[in-house]
Amino acid sequence: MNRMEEIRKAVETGRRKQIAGLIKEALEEGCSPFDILNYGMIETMGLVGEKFKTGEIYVPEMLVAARTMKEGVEVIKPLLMSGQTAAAGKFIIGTVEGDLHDIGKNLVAMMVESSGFAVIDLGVDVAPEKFIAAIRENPDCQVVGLSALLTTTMPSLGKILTAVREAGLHAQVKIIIGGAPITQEYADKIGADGFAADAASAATLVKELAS
Ligand code: B12
Repeated sequence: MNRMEEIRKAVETGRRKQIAGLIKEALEEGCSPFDILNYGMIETMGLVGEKFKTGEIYVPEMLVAARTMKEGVEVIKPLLMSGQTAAAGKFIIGTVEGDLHDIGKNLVAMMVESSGFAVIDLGVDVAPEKFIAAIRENPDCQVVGLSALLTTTMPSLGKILTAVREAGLHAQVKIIIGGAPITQEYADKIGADGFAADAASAATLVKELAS
């Protein structure tokens, strides 16, 4: 098995203690950190999701896979971040109420930060009022990102947009949305200002909307 396949296997089976070493070896052997992230880890999490859906694995297995990926991301994080420090603007991000998924949100936060933005991460399970308070406290924030991974938490996206409009804050900030079940069509339907399918596109979108 080559190193990349070993990384995939380690994520899939939640071999947390092995992941850092495997990634370091893959890097030494010349693998790109972006391939390790996209093919080695993100794609594998999709596979893990499929196995959960078909009942082949359960929540604990999904959790150890997620923890393994998180540790893997820590290893390549310095290589993915460009180290740009110029203040391009401010970005607030959070996972919506009822939703605890944060790997994708964290990657978006990392890529946006890497493109020069100050990032305020509100964490997971964030109520609409908390987003409103954060926008009020940060009048220099141009873009807010909402992450939702569950079909049951998708309606929270629309609720937050409504709350932002009703608070008279939509003229001040653009709201973008993302997460595995989200589409451009859904973003249009609820009147979000943007959608991106992955962290790199999210960073480009934030830059566009902030300028
Ligand atoms: C890992 C995982 C978990 C972990 C989460 C750990 C963590 N700290 O995040 C744990 C075990 C806790 C978990 C729990 C649950 N999960 Co879960 N989980 C997953 C899994 C396997 C991977 C998610 C992931 O991290 N992917 C990798 C990242 C990098 O991808 P991503 O999140 O999509 O993010 C990318 C883009 O979407 C985008 N993006 C993300 N956010 C944002 C935000 C903005 C603004 C933008 C622009 C872009 C953007 O950029 C990111 C980077 O490229 C998915 C399967 C899947 N295919 O998504 C299921 C999945 C999401 N889970 C699912 C379910 C059902 C659950 C549970 C309800 C299970 C249960 N019975 O308890 C609970 C719900 C808990 C809760 N209240 O949130 C279902 C959802 C089904 C549905 N229709 O809603 C899925 C799809 C699995 C499946 N196929 O059935 N889960």
